[in-house]
Amino acid sequence: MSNRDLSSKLFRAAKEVIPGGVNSPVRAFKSVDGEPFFVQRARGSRIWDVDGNELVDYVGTWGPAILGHAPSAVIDAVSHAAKEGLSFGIPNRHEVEIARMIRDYVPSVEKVRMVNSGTEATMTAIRLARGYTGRDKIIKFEGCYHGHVDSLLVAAGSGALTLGKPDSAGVPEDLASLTITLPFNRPEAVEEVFREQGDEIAAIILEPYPANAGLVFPKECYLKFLREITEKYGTVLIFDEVMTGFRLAKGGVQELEGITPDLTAMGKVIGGGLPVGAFGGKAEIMDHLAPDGPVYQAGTLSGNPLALVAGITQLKEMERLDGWSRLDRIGQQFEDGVRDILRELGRDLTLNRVGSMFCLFFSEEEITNVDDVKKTDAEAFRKFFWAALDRGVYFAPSLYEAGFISLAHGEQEMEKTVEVSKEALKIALS
Ligand code: KE4
Repeated sequence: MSNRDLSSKLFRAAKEVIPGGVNSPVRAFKSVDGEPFFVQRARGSRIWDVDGNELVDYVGTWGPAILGHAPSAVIDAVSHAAKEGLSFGIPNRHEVEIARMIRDYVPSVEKVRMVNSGTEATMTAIRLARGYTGRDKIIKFEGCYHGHVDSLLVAAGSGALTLGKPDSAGVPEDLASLTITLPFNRPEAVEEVFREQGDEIAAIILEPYPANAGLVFPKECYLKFLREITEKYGTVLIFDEVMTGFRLAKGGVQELEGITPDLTAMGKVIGGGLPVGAFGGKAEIMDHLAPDGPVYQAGTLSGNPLALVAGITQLKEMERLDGWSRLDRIGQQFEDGVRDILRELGRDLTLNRVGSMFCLFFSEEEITNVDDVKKTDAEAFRKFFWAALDRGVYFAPSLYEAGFISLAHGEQEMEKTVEVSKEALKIALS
């Protein structure tokens, strides 16, 4: 059992002045019935907590740390940019550079607007779709999480699901009633809604590979089906690639699947660890945004020079290091290692992985949507999480979250992960 005395002391102090002691609920470790550790520093694949425990990190600040933590190139670039100014509220050259990079990387993007979080990106994409179509209703899918947007905190995943509150208090019923929530991977459910009210649907928003209720995948042709039915009814198709974008491929899932949405929400990797979100898509739709169009959106820190320089540098490093194909290889090595352990233990647990994102479920069933995830063994997951943490490997503190591998996860990390995971699985499954 690791010593986490100073973390406990800090957590007690935090709870006196911060709701729940955290600035984002999933960090409270409630779903694993424990207290969070407090981080001291992070570098590469490692994090060190305030009690000096060193951990191999598979959360990677929930996705941004694709190169590993605090990559030198990003640190140097941000340090240099800081000397020119921390924030301007005035157009700056970095905004043009990152917009061009995003346009060139992401198939759906002709124009893009930078914001400060994934939530802002999805919130504005929804508003833009409503303003562009003149319609009010939207469709989202159970278990998908799109940030803490009023219209989207309905049957939401991630922290909302973790805390057992997929429908947040404080969202007016009149507003929530405009959000139609459907089961993922069930085309017939979507067809029924469109038959009845297709001309009232402004947008469908989804994570093309949902990763906020574990990690699940669309069934064959499901994304193509959604693309076709939205085209038929003039509904805006929004891919929320805040998590998958710039990670699973340069152009995200829409590149892998060859399905081009009308709008894409982005974030995480393009901020290099600093606060950045973005949404982009067809110029015809994006041009409805202020100042030229009637849909308002704004942000004091949008296009912040330090955040954009961090994102630009991280993307350029991914290019220089041939990062996307290397991540696929490291991810395959991770999967092979885990499957070897499961074979040795004689337990055929379900491991869903794509590229550098993964989720191990304590179930031997196929996991295709959030209802399947809810049936997995939460107690076994909890025991696995703590056993791994006490042995120096930090997996996401919720069975509804995905894991993230970075370019900094090398042979040493893989060996340690296999050794620790074997021990942790024996404890979890005993
Ligand atoms: P942020 O507002 O947290 O930057 O992004 C919201 C968001 C939007 N869309 C997707 C697909 C997302 O995964 C997220 C946020 N992801 C969670 C992790 N599952 C952030 C962690 C947290 O809430 O602390």
